[in-house]
Amino acid sequence: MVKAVAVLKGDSSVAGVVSFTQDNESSPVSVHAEVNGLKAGKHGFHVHQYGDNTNGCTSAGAHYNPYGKTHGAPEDENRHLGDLGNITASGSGAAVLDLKDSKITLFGQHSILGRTIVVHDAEDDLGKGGHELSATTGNAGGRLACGVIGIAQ
Ligand SMILES: [Cu+2]
Ligand SMILES: [Zn+2]
Repeated sequence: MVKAVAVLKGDSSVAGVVSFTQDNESSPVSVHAEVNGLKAGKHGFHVHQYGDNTNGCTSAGAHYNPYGKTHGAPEDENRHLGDLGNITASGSGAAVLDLKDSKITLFGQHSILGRTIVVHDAEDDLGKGGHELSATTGNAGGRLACGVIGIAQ
């Protein structure tokens, strides 16, 4: 089993922890996220290409997309590898997410280890919003908090 963790921080008061576990190369990745300090509602949640936070979450680059696809929903065949949809915050600003994803992996050449997970200001329209940014970012707005995905104990 491989376990990974990312500690989310940013310029805002948004903070959180995201953990990832995967039993073996062919099993799905279980993602568990707990984020606080959000405004109520949906917030885009993606793995971005680089594990580089030298200029904050901006330097994490675009959505991780090694297969050259367009932006989509987690359940879409045509999606960026990093497209994990939205995390939904309650009125208290807390969000808890549990999902299993069969596209991301903690093994091999396209592992998400060493890349960055980002929580956005706005809702990811999952590629269907009709905005010029829908096909690249889901028009999810600014980057509230992010963290590099590292190997966990
Ligand atoms: Cu993103
Ligand atoms: Zn995307």
